[in-house]
Amino acid sequence: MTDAGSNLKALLWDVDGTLAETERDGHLLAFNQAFEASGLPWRWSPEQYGDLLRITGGRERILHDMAQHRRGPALAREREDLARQLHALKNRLYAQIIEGAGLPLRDGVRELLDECRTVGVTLAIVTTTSRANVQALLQAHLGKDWAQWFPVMVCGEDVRSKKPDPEAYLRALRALGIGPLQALAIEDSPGGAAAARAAEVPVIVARSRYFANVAFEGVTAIGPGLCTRQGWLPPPPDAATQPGRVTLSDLVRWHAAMDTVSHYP
Ligand code: XBP
Ligand code: MG
Repeated sequence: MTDAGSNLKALLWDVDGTLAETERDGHLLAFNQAFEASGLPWRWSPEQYGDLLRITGGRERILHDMAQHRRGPALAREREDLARQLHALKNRLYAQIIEGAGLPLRDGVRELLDECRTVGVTLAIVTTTSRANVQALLQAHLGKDWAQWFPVMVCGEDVRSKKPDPEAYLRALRALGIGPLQALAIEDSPGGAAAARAAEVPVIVARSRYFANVAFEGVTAIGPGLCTRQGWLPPPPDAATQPGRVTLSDLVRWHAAMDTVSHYP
């Protein structure tokens, strides 16, 4: 059980940027490898990729880039086929990157996952990433039984409309059989936070590399990462003397207060 009286039943985890910093050293690398392996001269710089992250979904991102730069086949149908092929190849290459060099979970994530399991707060995945990418990342860190950690998992393939549309969150709530106020989302991007809010799920933001300085609206708490209790708004009461990682008690307190930080920074 969680703290007495807590209404928090499930923690809904975003993947890219939240569980791990997967974008620059994972997906971006794999996108560029896929372009090269396909004989295409396209390459995305880390800065360009930051802009492209406004488009959720890797296939959609490729299509957007083709439209923006007027490159790729002339016919829409052929552009779509090419984007689908490139995206599938990118995901295979991403899995190889994860299996090879690996990408660490962000500091504080594993401890919070363990804490939730110990006290019986359900864990769920709510992401726009493809399922294979979630599998590659979590199997590398949690082992072959990784899926048992997350009884509910909503991935890119499971929705018609990706974040910032609320569909992924609404599906997760339905599968969990709980209301939005019994859940808490952890996100890193404005689109992800907007998706949770549109489903009326309270959301906390652990800022990631690509969204370090962007504005967020309507979030319950926001801070630099789960690795520290310092720098969060609203601050945990004893953060100055107990600066360690964000704990489940911190989440329960934020969740109970629903102290929406309406505009940040
Ligand atoms: C992040 C995304 C994804 C990834 C790439 O999702 O928008 O598109 O960048 O993965 P989230 P795919 O933060 O919700 O986890 O290529 O599989 O889309
Ligand atoms: Mg994210």
